[in-house]
Parts: sequence; C-alpha cells; structure tokens
Amino acid sequence: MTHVRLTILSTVAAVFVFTSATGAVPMGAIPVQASKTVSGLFNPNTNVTYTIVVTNFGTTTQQDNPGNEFTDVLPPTLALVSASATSGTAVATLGTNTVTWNGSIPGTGGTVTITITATIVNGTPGGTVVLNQGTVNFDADNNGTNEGSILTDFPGAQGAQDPTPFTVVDAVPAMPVVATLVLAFAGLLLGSFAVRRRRAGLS
Ligand SMILES: [Ca+2]
Ligand SMILES: [Ca+2]
Repeated sequence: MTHVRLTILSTVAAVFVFTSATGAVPMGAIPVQASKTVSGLFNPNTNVTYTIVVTNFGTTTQQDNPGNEFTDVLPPTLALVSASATSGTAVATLGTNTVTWNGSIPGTGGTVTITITATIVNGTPGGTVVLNQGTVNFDADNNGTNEGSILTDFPGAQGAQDPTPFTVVDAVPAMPVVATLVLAFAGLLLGSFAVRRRRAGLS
C-alpha cells in the first residue's frame, strides 16, 4: 500500500518538476489552436479565401523546427492560387494543391494568420459541399522537435477540430444586353397595341 502511494506521489512530483523546469505546458497538453474560416461568392470559377489563425497558448515560443509547422492540401474541387502569412514563410505549391508554412509563434497568445486563395474548379455542380482542413505541427515539450499535431477547426461547428465547409452555388447566368433590349422593345410594342385596342373600343 505504502509502495503504491509513494509511486503515485513520485509520478505527480515528476510531472510537476517537468512543468516547472521547462516552463512548458504539461506533457500531453496541446499548446496551439487553429481556426479556419472561408469567404467568397462560392460560384464555380470564382476565388475563395481561407483564413487560418494559429494561436500559441503555451508559455514558450513555438519555434521554427525541422519540418513544416502547417500543411494544407486542398481538395480537387479547388485550384490553389496563392498563400501568404503575417509572419514566417508560406509556400503555395500549385502542382500538388498544397500550402506549407514555416515559422515561430510567440507564447501566451501569440498568433500567425495564414491566408490561402483558391479557385473553385469550373464545372463543379451547385450544391457540392467542399470540406477542407489544415494540420498544425507543434512542439509540446519545447525540445526543438515537433511531435504533436492538430487539425484546424471551423468555429461555426461544435467540435474542437471540425473541417471548414462551404457549398458551391450555381452562378446565375447574366442576361445578354441584346436580349434585354429585345424584351424591352417587345414590352413597348405590346403596351402600345393594348392602348390602341382600348381607344378603338375593342377591349
Ligand atoms: Ca519548420
Ligand atoms: Ca518536442
């Protein structure tokens, strides 16, 4: 019994010492969160803009470690156009429809905003739901190696790591100018015909 109690006590102490010594969040905790929203007209052949905000709630800076700190592979319904970031380096690899980001994020609430622009592939049917999620790689124990990862979260859904959705909207075809003029002229003709019938006492 004493042995068991001592083991539990020493385990608790070890976690406490680890936390105090490194200043990092406890083992197993996730120091980062990433929200991802999307805006656009959502018509085929128009651009959508994804905005990803990665926040570091840990007490230490998330460093630019070996490997990408963020990766996002867009689905085939989207054609990647460009990517940018408020800090670090965002790279858009058009051939693989993939965005990567490398950089550091200061602790206690530091953020980086990554912006992705993509075109909805022409011919995508209206009603198609396009889902997308990026992956953030992080260093929970501050040892220079990213060993953890989370998926981006859509704030409009209840879960902690929901994919970001939008629904493709069929574009309303614009009426050609000539057709509009013909319709207007036809309306005028009908109107004057009706007036003439009324004057002639035919209606
Ligand atoms: Ca890196
Ligand atoms: Ca690590």
